[in-house]
Amino acid sequence: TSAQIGVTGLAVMGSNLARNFARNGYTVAVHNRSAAKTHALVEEHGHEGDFIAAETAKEFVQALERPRRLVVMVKAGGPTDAVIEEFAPLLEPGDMIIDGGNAHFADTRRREAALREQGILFVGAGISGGEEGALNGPSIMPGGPAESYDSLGPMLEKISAKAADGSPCVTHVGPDGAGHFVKMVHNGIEYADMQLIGEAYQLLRDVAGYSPAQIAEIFRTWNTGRLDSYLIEITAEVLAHVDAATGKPFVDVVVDQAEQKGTGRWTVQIALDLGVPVSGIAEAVFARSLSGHAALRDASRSLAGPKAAPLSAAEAGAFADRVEQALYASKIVSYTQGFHEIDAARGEYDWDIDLGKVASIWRGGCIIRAAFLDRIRAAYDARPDLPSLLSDETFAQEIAAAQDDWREVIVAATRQGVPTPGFAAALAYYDALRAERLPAALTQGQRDFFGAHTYRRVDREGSFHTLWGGDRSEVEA
Ligand code: NBP
Repeated sequence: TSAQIGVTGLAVMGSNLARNFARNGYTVAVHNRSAAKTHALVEEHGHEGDFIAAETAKEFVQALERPRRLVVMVKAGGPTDAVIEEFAPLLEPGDMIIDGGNAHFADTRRREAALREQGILFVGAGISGGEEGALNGPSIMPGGPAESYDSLGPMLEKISAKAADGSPCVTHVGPDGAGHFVKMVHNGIEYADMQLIGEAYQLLRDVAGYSPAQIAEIFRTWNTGRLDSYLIEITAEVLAHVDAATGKPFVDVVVDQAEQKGTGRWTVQIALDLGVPVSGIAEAVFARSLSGHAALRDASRSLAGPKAAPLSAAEAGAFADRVEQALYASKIVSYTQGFHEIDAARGEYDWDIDLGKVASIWRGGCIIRAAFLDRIRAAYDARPDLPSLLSDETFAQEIAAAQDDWREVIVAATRQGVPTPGFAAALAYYDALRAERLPAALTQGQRDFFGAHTYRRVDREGSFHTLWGGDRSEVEA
C-alpha cells in the first residue's frame, strides 16, 4: 500500500495534522528528522488510522503514491529550506510540496519559483487554529499553482474546519505566496483583536471598577451578541480562572509582558512597504513591544498621571455597554485595515484573491473565527469591488450608531490615564477617512517650502511650486 499524503516534521502541529488526515480515512506516511517522534506518533496513535512510518527521506518518498503530496511542518525559516533541499532531489515533476509552516510569503514566492523550475508544485499553505485546530479541523489558506488544488483541495476540504453552514474553511487563495500572505494578515488581525479585547478589559477594571470574575461575566454576555467569537469566549475563560497556588485571579499572577513570534510584525512591515495604513494592527504590535520594556516601565512608574475618580457602581453598567460599542467599532476598523492590506497585495503581486472567500474561510477553525466574518463575507459578496469595509452600508450604519459611545469611552480612558492605543487609533483612522479636509495640504506646502517637492491644486490640473525664497509667485513644475 502507498500513502495518499505524507507529513514530515512531527512536532505538535505536524503530528496532529497527520492524525487528522488519518482519521479522515487517508493513508499517511509520517517522517521526522529524528525518528523517535515518528515512532512515538505511530505507537500512541497508530490505532486512529493508517500510518506508514518512514525513518529516512528516501523511505518516506517511496511510501507516497504518485504524484506525491508531501506536507512539511517544520520550524519556519532555515529548517524549511533544509527540508526542501533534502527532499526536492528525490521528487519527480508533478509532485507537490505543501509547506504548512508559518513561512514569510516572500520566502514562499522564492521557493515556489525555484521548485517550479524542477516541475514540482510548491504550495505555501497558511494553517490556523493551533494544535487543537490541526487535529480537529484548522482553517487552511493554500497558495501556489491553481492546478495543485485539483487533487489537494478535496483532501484539505475534508480535514479542514467547517463553518456553521457546513462549508469547508479552505480555498485556493491565490498563486505562489498568496496563502501565506493571507495567513500573515490573519495573524495581524488576531493581534489587533487581542489588543482591543485587552483594552476593553482594562477599562472595565480600572475605570468601571469590575473584578476579573465580573468582567468574565460581561464577556460571556457579549459573546452571545455581535461580538460572538472564539477570542471573546476564551477571554472569559482566562479571566474567570483562579490561580490555585495563591487564590488570586490568574490574570493577576501572570507577568504583564506580552511576547510575539513575528507574524504581526510582518503584517505591519509589509503594510509599510505597500503604503497601507494598518494603524490598529501596528498599535497592537507596539503595545506588546512596550509591555516587554521592563526597565523602561520601572523607570517610568513615578511619572505624573491624572487624578480622576473611578465611576460609581451605578455608572459602571452603562459604561460597560459603551465599551462594547467601542470594541465593536474598533474591530470593524481593524478588519477594514487588514482587508485593505490583502487588497493592496492583489494589485502589487497580481494575485486574484477573493476577499469574500477569505472572510468565509476564517469563519471556522482559526483563532479569529467569529460570527462577524459572515457579515464581512456578505459585504464582499454583495459588492466584490467594495473599496473598503467601511463603505459597506451595514458596517457604516453600525459605526454611526456606535460612534458617540466610542468617543466617550476614549474620553473616559484619557481622563483616567488608561492607555487605549487600539481604540484611539481606530477612531483616528475613521475620522481621518471621513474628514472633508486633512492637514496633508499643509504637509505638501511644507514639503514644497523646504524641498521644492511641488504640490497639486484643488482647482487646476498639473504640479506647482511656489518660489518661497523669492517673490512667492507660483510656477508650473
Ligand atoms: P516547531 O516549529 O517547534 O518545529 C519543530 C519541528 O521542526 C520538529 O519536527 C523538528 O525536528 C523540525 N526541524 C527543525 Br526545528 N529543524 C529541522 C531541520 N533542519 N531539518 C528537519 N527538521 C527540522 O513545530 P510546531 O510548533 O509543530 O510548528 C510547525 C510549523 O507550524 C511551524 O512553522 C509553525 O510556525 C507552524 N504553526 C504552528 C502553530 C502552533 O500553534 N504551534 C500554528 C500554526 C502554524 P526534530 O524533532 O528532529 O527536532
